[in-house]
Amino acid sequence: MNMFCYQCQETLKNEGCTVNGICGKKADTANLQDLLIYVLKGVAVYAEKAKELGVKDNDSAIFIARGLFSTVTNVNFDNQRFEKMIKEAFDVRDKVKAGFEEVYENKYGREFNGELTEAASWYSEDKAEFYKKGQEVGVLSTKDETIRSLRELLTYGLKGIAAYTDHALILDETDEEVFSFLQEGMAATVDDSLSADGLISMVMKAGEVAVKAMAVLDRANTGHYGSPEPTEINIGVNDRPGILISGHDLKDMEELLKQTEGTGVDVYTHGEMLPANTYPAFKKYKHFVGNYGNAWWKQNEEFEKFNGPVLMTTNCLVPPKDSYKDRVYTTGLVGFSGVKHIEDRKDGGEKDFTGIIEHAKRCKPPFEIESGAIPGGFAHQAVLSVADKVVEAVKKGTIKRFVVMAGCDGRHKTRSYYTELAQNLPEDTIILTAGCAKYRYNKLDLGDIDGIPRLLDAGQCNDSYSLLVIAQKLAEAMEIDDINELPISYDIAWYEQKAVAVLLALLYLGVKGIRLGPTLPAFISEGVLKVLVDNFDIKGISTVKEDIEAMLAGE
Ligand code: SF4
Ligand code: SF3
Repeated sequence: MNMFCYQCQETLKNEGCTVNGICGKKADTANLQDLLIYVLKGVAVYAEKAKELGVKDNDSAIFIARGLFSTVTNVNFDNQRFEKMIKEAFDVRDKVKAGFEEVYENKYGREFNGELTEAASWYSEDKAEFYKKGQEVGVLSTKDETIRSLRELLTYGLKGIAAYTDHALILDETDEEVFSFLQEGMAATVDDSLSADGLISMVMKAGEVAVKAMAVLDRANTGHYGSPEPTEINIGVNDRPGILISGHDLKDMEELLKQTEGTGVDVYTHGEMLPANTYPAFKKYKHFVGNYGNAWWKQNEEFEKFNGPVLMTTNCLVPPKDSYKDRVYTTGLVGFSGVKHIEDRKDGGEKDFTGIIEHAKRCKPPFEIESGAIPGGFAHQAVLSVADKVVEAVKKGTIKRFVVMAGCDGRHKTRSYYTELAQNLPEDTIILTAGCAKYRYNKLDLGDIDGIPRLLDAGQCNDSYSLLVIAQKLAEAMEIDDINELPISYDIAWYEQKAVAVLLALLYLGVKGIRLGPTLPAFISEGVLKVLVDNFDIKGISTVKEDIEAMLAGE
């Protein structure tokens, strides 16, 4: 075995990828990612020591966030970028260490000589050593199965929090509590004195911080671009060349729209960028045509047909086929060897999208794969503006139940469950969604209940916070104290680590009886699953029929 990764839902045999990733991640890249995570833990250990002496270090938290986000499934496959980031991590660790040692010496009048975990000191200049060390310090280096499971659950929750934090940071919104927890949580994963109970507490705290991180991002997005508005999103095409933008980064969306205006090049969204079509700040652009295609895993086929260049701002990138690889551009933390990368902003300026715009001008217009429109824009503000109507419909019994079907989409055939579930839910139920999971049912005509659409799409997975706000406000409006008394069932589809953060957020809020599919995470050991079942009644999915019956019965 030369790698081990089981962080996503498509891991091999629901056990672990050991030779190559199903996602296309090669073993050497996995090794570098493991080493980067390891050194980041070392950074966190020193950041925690410094905190004990009253010294806060937000820069290292930001670096940890970016490093973690880079290792989220389908973000970065580029070894050179990881090698560079590992070297930077050594520098960041040195800086935090020096800061801590100086304060220590001033306070105690002697050098710090305490023993710290190896992650705080391991160093090499030899790149070949990076790959070797990565194999030693990965997931399986924790021998106890329960501890390993909890450490990884915490790490993946932190990766999700890191992604939200980085998105918010790009829009200048930050939160010190979240920064601090990125350090605390990472340090906890290499703390051998921490028992299973201690780690469970940290996992629950990750849920609390995930709620916070999502709230910060919501503030950042709506503060900059306005609250999403209910919108019929065009899924057809125009006859001019276009740029397809995917991923989750709204600042990239903003700058691309600005820079393409008046150039004769249209802009389309793909995958998780779909909700950009519902923001007032973006809707105003006439050359912003609509959405093209479906969820991330269809990109091989759809990018080929698009004909124009594609900009990947975050996950999910699928290793590009040669037929269109020269049309793919990455930016931000996304990377793939041999694919053009658009550099970060400098000194408060904008990214320079000239190259991709010029490229688009040389391309044919997109091939039309579908036409019509799909609804979007039901984030918390839009839903709460009709809260009275919703509460009245619930009281009258015209709405019997809400089913939260948020999360991710993926390749597994078993995900047809979600399409069938949406088709078979009774007409007095409403689906609340966010994330690319929606592509399994957002092109069905599900109708409405007294003018309230039966599919309310709150936006990206990054907007899952909206669903929490909607649930909390409904509880208030209906004067219900316990969120579990609401007529809401949770049938969550997961794939990558942001979904893990959302799951932990729901657990922290006390939501019980969540269904998680299409498979339960491989990184949840039997012992940890028992804790989750005993305390939160978490379950896997069953058949569509059984699950609908159970959900309607409030189970
Ligand atoms: Fe395998 Fe998923 Fe890890 Fe990729 S991210 S290597 S598919 S477990
Ligand atoms: Fe999708 Fe990757 Fe998770 Fe943002 S784009 S939800 S999988």
